[in-house]
Amino acid sequence: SAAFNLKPPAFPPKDFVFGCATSAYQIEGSAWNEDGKGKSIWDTYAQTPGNIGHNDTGDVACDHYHRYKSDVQLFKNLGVNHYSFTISWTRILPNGRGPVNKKGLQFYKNLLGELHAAGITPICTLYHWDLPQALFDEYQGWVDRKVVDDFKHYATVVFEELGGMCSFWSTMNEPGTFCVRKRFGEGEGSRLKSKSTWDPSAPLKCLHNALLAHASAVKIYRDGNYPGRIGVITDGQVYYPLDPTSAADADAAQRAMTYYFGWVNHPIWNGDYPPRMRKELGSLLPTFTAEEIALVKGSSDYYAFDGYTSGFATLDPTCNPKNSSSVSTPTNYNNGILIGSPTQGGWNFQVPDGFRAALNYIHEQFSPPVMYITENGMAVLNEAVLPIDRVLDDANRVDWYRTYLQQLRAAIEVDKLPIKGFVYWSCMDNFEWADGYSSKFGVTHVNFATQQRTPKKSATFLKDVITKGHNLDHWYP
Ligand code: PNW
Repeated sequence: SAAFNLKPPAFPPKDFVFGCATSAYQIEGSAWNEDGKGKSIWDTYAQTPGNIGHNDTGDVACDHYHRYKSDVQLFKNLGVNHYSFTISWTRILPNGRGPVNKKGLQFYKNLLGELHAAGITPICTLYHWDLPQALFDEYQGWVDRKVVDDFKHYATVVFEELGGMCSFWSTMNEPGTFCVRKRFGEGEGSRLKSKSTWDPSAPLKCLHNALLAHASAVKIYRDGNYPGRIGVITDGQVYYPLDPTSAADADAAQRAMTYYFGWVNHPIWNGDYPPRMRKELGSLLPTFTAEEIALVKGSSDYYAFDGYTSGFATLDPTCNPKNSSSVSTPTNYNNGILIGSPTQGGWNFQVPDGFRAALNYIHEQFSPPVMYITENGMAVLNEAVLPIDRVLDDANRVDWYRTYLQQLRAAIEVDKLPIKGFVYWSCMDNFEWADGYSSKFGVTHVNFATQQRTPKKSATFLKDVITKGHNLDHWYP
């Protein structure tokens, strides 16, 4: 009867890319010496006592290097049709360049073979912050233009060896973040050695070289006629004026978004850096030649967005863009009102409507033909002290994903954005950079003492959405 006229599940649309993500250093373990692997800057950084809480390291992490077969079965049980992972440069080229380490390559061939057998499509990223230590020792990494040639060589080797097994590539994860943002900067070349002698142009040089390295790798891939698509994964946050009635705050919000999204993406989609950055930063901002502008422009087949949270922006009269280490207008998440529901992962407020706004901002600014969300997620702290049933009953993470997917659905159905996929962070708990193992983003719990994996309630929710479809209104496990 009419009373039981149930609506069909409305989400996701047909052929939607639905996946989960990890990164090499955060899950693989076998840190720096197994099967010929060389050391990355993250091995060095985390192995140096005092840098990470509890002196946590990625030496073992999820031991994924040894457990990839059962992990692929785990991912299959999560219901995902895609899996996004990253390749460790120092497994392939232990010293950053020079002879190829066959065993390191074989690991990724085995992993890709296992994914194909499980019917999971791989999304493969060349670089997620684990720069070869040898290149850092030689020239401080991304701040030096030499990195472009080394990255080209690395990309050439990987495409030749793995290009036939993966057809969805990204050159790097969040170049803006590994070049500048404080939380992650510890692991990045421009900061590691010389915290006391901070050079404000370092992040700008780093990103400049990262853009050239990315675009050069894309050219190699396209010239090689590999049958796939390639681009770059970038993050961003929408900023709202702290005082909604203030024109200065409105401008500060626009400025902050230009410095976050536009700095990286304007060169890729529109050519060159945003005019506002050029004007404000002057000679501090590196310049592209005409050929380099042409190389970088159009160097992504899709826009891949890592979207987590949003913030407030206000005009800070003391902020001099030329010596701001964040090259961004200061933001204030909490000036009497919160931008969204707080989560235990301090910076990561739950702002689902800001997520939709970010997707619209991206489309307005850059008009990409296809968009993907390549990371989104929520952390819980100190799970170790909670009883396991409490950890697995992660109702707030279910709410996070349900509300973000509602907004994603509105962005597709109402705003008509060309969004073709959503990849969540993360498939399983892992090494959360500066936070070590105190912060957990996984929908699968990992007991780091036993390596036992147990899906949380959020894994079941996402699996229901992916495999059965869902209206996202309410979800009862
Ligand atoms: C991601 N923000 O980056 C990284 O790619 C992952 O490696 C990491 O584990 C994950 O964050 C969780 O921290 C970010 O908008 C992207 O503030 C965006 C933001 C922060 C981190």
